[in-house]
Amino acid sequence: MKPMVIDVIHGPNLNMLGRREPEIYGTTTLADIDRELNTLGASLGADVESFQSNAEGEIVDRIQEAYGRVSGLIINPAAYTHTSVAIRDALAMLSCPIVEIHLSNIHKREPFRHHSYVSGVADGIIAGFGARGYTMALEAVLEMIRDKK
Ligand code: CA2
Repeated sequence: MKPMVIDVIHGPNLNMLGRREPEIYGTTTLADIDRELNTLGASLGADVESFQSNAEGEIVDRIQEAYGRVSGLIINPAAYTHTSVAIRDALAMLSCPIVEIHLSNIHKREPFRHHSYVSGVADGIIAGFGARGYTMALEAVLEMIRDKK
């Protein structure tokens, strides 16, 4: 049997996590997050694949490649959350569960961060729990997959 694949997509500047602005985004690095997701995924029977890009088109390509291949998708679109109709349109083509995640509570921040183009096509949203939100997102997406069956 093929293992269940969960894709995790990290948007622009998240490669800088743990290295700049720790007061907002914490001290955990992206490599730490990906490692923890891998370990948790393995213990729950899922292969977690992570991808980070600073380029909108590359994120759209990655979402298109997820079509029919992955069982669930977790995405922190970072700044593209608030600007990208292209990422929203790509996500809308998927039929698997999608969880949108933000390290910070975007609703407690500047007004321009309050609107997300992605939320309308996500099955769930996690925000404001820092790096811990990623493990919450993985558990949530796996539950959604299990409940759909
Ligand atoms: O809270 C989140 O996870 C965000 O998606 C992060 C984005 C921001 O534009 C969203 O409004 C909310 C920014 C990611 C930038 O990441 C950095 C990490 C370390 C240092 C500087 C930026």
